[in-house]
Amino acid sequence: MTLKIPVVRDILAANERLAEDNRRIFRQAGLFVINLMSGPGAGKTSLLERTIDALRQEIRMGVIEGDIQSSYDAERIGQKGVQVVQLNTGGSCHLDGNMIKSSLDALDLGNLDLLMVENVGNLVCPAEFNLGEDMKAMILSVAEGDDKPLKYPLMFQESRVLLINKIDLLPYVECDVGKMRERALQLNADLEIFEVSCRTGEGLDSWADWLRQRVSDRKAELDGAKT
Ligand SMILES: Nc1nc2c(ncn2[C@@H]2O[C@H](COP(=O)(O)OP(=O)(O)OP(=O)(O)O)[C@@H](O)[C@H]2O)c(=O)[nH]1
Ligand SMILES: [Mg+2]
Repeated sequence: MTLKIPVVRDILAANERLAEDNRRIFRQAGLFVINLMSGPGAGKTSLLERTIDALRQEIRMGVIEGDIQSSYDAERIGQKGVQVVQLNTGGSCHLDGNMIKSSLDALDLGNLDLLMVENVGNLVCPAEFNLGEDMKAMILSVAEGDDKPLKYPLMFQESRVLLINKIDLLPYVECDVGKMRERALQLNADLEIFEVSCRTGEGLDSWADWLRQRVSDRKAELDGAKT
């Protein structure tokens, strides 16, 4: 046990340095970067598909797909005609700064406004590793239950946004969205919460508006720095 603690600390410190390198690269390219996390199947790729459809006329979006194995999600995103890279972690339950760094040469960052990173489906580990992102966003679907903030607190604490997805399923599952919101806000009072359905499209306009504003703030920040 006494041996294990410093090792973990060293790994996180090394990751932090790599995340900082990535952050510098993203800033230079004028990119806004989101690290999208959730348990398996909550709807990350579906949200990306919907977000690309909503914003493609005004925002140049790129995607890094993180999975333990397969290029299935990258193929789904590729069909939308945006820049996409698939990272396979080969067993690891999360992306880290080094993996992101290794994928950047495959993207034309100068031709992007927004980079979305879909992390490996896992409700715990991805929240421990910064990638150099501007913010973390998480999805929790109503099918997973309103108790999840109580049991998996870290991701809620680390995220800036919580998307409560699959609200079209509310008539069929036992989930109190009020309780889910309350429990999440108890962990992180600053969470921005959107209730959405990637199936019906409900609630996604508000999410797209919010995202549009973040990208435009980043552009204004950059223009301000130049003058
Ligand atoms: N009913 C319903 N189904 C949804 C919704 N969003 C996604 N799904 C379905 O949920 C399943 C998983 O969606 P994905 O978008 O692949 O989820 P993911 O989080 O990317 O999954 P992993 O990458 O495997 O972790 C698919 O069958 C989707 O069609 C929704 O709002 N409502
Ligand atoms: Mg996916």
